Amino acid sequence: MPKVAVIGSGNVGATLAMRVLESGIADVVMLDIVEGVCRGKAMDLTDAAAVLKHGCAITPTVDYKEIAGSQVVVITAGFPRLPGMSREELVLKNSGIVKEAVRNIKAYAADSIIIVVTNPLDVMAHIAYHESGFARGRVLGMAGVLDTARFVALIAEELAVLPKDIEAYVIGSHGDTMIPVVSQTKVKGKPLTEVLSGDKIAAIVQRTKNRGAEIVGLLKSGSAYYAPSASAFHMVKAVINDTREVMCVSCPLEGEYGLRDICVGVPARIGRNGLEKVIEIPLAAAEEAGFKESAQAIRTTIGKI
Ligand code: A3D
Repeated sequence: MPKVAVIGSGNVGATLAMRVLESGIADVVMLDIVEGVCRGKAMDLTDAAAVLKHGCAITPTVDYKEIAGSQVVVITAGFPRLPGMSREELVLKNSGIVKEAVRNIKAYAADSIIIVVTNPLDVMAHIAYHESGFARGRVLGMAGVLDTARFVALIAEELAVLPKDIEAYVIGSHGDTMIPVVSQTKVKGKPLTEVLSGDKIAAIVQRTKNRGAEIVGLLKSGSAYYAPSASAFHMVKAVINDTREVMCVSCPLEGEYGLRDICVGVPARIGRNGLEKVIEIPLAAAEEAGFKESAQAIRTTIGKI
């Protein structure tokens, strides 16, 4: 049975663990510094396995040695931004956690593919890539799958069609500067611009960018985790099952889209080796300019640390 390690047993980590187990594709090791909560959630998931009979096992731990032999390690450990905390403070706090995780992945699961979920996503993916020294295909950030799903969900709702009938990409940074690529979005094979007015499209683009904040506003405490865990699971499955599907991920660019030495969201083929290929899609002039701006915003944050 393949093995997936999930670092952090919070909302995203534990829900991801549940999705992996219930899909039957791998056993899970779930690690957290808060031992009791991690053990409690693992116990609950073990009891659920006795109902669902999927045959996959979960091991809770505080010891990184247990991640040995994992094909994929997903880093979800981290803090959200608390009231009064600056973005830079959050970056410093979470980069310490991500670096610690990556040092341990190098020590105990040196052949794994790393998927980063911790925010701010593209900066954390960049830090994980540099700290690991891994080949570029082996460090990925999860954001584009989620942002694309949000864009698709809103279009599907507006047009009363199924998400499977929509082809879309959201690229750039996971944040205010993300770019839903309207010029390449199709609904049942037709360009989005032919089936929705410019105003409606603009409203959907804006709502896609605000979706995370909209959910936080409703939840009052904590942030979204069903779609984030589903998105991370989609990437895990692509690696474990070598699906070679194209999805938007944050990965280090080596000249694609005219950029180097930066992790930013782009469409890519994901398989057994992690990143198999970055896919360069045509962009309208404004989208290309927005993408460069988005990459620059990531560089600026990296520069500050
Ligand atoms: P939460 O439910 O607070 O879980 C975080 C977990 O990390 C907690 O269980 C902590 O105990 C644990 N943790 C903290 N420090 C360490 C450490 N050093 N080693 C191991 N575990 C540790 O948060 P969450 O699950 O909702 O979100 C986790 C992270 O993912 C946050 O940084 C979120 O901002 C981020 N996130 C990103 C996306 C993207 O789309 C990129 C979506 C949702 C959440």
